[in-house]
Amino acid sequence: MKQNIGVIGLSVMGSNLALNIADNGFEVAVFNRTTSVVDKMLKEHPHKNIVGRHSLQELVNGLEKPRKVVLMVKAGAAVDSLIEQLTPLLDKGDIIIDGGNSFFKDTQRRYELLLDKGINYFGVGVSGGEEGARFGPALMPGGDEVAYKEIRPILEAIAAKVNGVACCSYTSTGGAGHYVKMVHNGIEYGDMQLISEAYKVLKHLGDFSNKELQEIFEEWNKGELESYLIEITANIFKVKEENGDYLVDKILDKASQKGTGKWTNEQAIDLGIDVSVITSALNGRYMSNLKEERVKAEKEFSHKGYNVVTDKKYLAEIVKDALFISKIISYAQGFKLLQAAEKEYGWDFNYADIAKIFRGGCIIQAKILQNIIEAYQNNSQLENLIFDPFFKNIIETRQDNLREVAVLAIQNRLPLSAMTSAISYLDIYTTADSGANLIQAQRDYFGAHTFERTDKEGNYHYDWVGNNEK
Ligand code: NBP
Repeated sequence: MKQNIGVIGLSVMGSNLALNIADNGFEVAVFNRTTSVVDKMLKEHPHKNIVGRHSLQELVNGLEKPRKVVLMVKAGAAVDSLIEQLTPLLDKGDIIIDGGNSFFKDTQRRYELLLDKGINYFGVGVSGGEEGARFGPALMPGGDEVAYKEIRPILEAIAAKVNGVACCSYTSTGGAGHYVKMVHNGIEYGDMQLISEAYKVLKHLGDFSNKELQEIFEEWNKGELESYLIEITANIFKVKEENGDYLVDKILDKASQKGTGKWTNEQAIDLGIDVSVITSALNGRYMSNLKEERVKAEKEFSHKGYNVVTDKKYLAEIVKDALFISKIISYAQGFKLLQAAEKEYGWDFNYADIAKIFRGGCIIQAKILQNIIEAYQNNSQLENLIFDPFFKNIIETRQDNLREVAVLAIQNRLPLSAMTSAISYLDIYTTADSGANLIQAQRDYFGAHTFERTDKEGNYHYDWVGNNEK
């Protein structure tokens, strides 16, 4: 009997994904470079739908046509090496799927390389970690749209479901799937930073205890902020050590990163898109790692301590709005980056479908995604999410609360970089007069770069130096 699909790479993600595929009734062949890992996996997780293979040739020989092979290996050289080994074993029309966290430009390159050989290459963003891989990840496939029908049934079967709908939609060609995954991770950085800023304001300016914080986040998770990250945040505030101390207070305030947030920011710079909330989140992680310098600087710059507000209930209310509006702006920035990428790389995105993918199985799953889906269903050409009537109304009616939180934080020297970036973005985006007329004048003054005028068409130069010397 032939297998429906092969999975190569049986570390955390590959082994769990293979088990998920097998649970859904598909026959799976598995292989790992270190072949003892194959035997170990099958010993620990015997499954009637999984067969182990000890060579790539053996794996390929057992697959039904068109053959489908998933790579779940370390991103980078391992993927290229496997492609090189697999290509001579495959026929035209066969499919290689990279489910790792590959950089989208690598995926684009591999897609084009294999296109010439008649092999279909898919870069599939997989989100949800170990648990997601095992029981339902969010999947972001990119590759040839016609060939997608060959892998669609398997991907949709294994993906997370929300109201019966699979968190998996075809994105576009080449590296599109990995691009969407990269932006997903950038948005995830933004969400996490914003939540930690809300926590800092409540803790220091509201003097909320961990128990109160747990109750607040639990309450927030019942409304418009409902999301996986708010839910786990509430749970974090429950955990105590044996001596009764809260674990969260014992954790060092240094956060690391694996690089996808950095890629998102690099892309935003390359394409000229302001993703300031995500940038602040990345910088927040970099700055968090300067622990020793921060401790020294706090002493040197005589931090006077925080002024606790008296109306705690009111503070919690405005922080909730500050968090929600900042989150809207962060998602608006992420989707603007996707729009720019669509244009730059010749993709064809369906933004409502992309928001649907994020609804389940991944870290950024949140109630707000339903509003984003509706926004793009109502207007697929939306220039910016904040123009959607639902989001516009929230921003119009509640932005003063974000401003109040920002002012309080600044007055108290409490860092609030992502939230203040959100309000600055809103202010820049919603002003017709940017002040860049002066920059144009300066550029023309020192470099004769010319300027455009408000009262007539064309490019102009003024002899600033000559006329000033007169
Ligand atoms: P790792 O990223 O730790 O990679 C380990 C696997 O890669 C092993 O199977 C290893 O085989 C194989 N491998 C390496 Br390393 N070099 C190889 C080569 N030259 N040829 C063939 N195989 C090679 O595994 P993971 O944590 O399961 O993640 C797999 C992919 O999924 C990665 O791209 C990761 O970024 C992505 N991802 C991970 C998560 C997560 O939560 N962990 C979430 C989403 C996506 P060996 O056993 O012989 O060394």
